[in-house]
Amino acid sequence: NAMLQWQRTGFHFQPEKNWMNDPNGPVYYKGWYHLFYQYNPDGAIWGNKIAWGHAASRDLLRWRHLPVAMSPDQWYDINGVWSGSATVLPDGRIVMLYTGSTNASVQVQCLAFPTDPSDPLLTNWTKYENNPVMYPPPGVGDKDFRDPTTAWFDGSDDTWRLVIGSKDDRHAGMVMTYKTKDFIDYELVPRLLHRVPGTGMWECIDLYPVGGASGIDMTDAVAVASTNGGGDVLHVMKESSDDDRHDYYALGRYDAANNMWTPLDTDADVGVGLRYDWGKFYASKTFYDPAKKRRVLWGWVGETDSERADVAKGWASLQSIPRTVVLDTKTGSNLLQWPVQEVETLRTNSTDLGQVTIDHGSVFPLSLHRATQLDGGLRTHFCHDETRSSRANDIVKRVVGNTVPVLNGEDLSVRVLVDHSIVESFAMEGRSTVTSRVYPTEAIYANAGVYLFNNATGGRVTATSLIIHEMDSSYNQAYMASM
Ligand code: DQQ
Repeated sequence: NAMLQWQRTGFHFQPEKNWMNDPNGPVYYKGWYHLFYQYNPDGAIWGNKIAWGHAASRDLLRWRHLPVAMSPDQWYDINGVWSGSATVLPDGRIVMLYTGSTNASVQVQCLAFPTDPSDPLLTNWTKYENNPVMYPPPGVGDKDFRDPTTAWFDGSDDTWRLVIGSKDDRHAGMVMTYKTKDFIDYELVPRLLHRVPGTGMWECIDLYPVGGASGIDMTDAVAVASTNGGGDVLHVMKESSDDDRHDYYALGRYDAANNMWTPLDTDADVGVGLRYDWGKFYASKTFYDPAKKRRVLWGWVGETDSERADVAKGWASLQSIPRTVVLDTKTGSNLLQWPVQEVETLRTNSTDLGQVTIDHGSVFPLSLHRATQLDGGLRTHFCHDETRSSRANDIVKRVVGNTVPVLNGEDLSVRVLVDHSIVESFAMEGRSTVTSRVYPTEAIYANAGVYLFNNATGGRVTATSLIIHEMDSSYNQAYMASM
């Protein structure tokens, strides 16, 4: 349906067509960033034939679409090649672990390798001949055992370790640790790494260190901790809650020797406290980028319109803008997520409106050339009111948001990315984020605008600084041709 094609993004990742969900196996290899993703080659809805779509980029923005990397073609993954993660070995080789849904819909873990390690695009993948390598352990449901993490090396017993999420028979979310020397034989570590009652199935676990301004590789953090106890490094644990479809994280301490992860604040434990994003954002995954020494987060941003509309337009879902993740050293109690710096290379016309004061009940239109793709910063109050985003009636429209710490001496600040049918906002340098899908029926291209308004019943609001950048598209034909 050509009428709906304006909804396709200019700089957020999406496949050329069809359904996408979770980001899978993000990894940097021989100068290229790779993104795999849950993909249905047959249509714009999720199905039981999920494959791994694949794209590669030199800058996390301009993507080259590649052939499907893995299809459900073996008894152990015939009902779906589900989510998984990449591990880079010390010699540079890549090991991919993913969940297969078997011919009996049992969730098992499987191994795959690049067919040609000299190919920087990692086009072809070979599944290990003796897959699967892990079955649900005793006491764990056949359908509650999925999404292996990236593995890290632990020198104390020379094993690689990884974790897998599940739930127990009392609806507690939980994380199991496995050890392996060769990625073929695995040993389940007897005690759980973590468990939180009442939180249900934990999908797509992520576990990674955060500390200073740059990212930290998990293997490096474990090695450092074994000599000095870890110092200021904290470990983030994230789960994607199958109960309410949000990504929850907590900051804590990882004790490798005792296979224990403990939250800093038990009231804000995994699944009950902080979320990465208060809008539409799920099944996310980070990876360590050795080229820029940072940790980068991807999240699946689904549609909030109807399945019928998705089928009509022939595609569904976006990935969030890749976000750099660091510890907020000012509060010490949350992460900071921020669009990767490469996003700034897409800024074209910039408008600096300086200081703007708006009276209560008034609207201030901003004159711009184009309002379909924007990146802007503003110091004022913050909210996503989706109820005003469309006149269509087949859409989930809510008011989504959250409190964000503003410390003494700080002003409230917000950065908002607008890209056709997605609005992604970062409050206070990324202490809190909100992502919404928007489907305006009239405010499209030339009819779209940006307004400041003050809905308060009394009082003026002053934006002390307001800058708007019109954004170029990353899907630039000339660039694609030169790749
Ligand atoms: N999506 C995958 C699963 C995962 C879920 C299947 C999360 O591996 O648990 O498409 O969205």
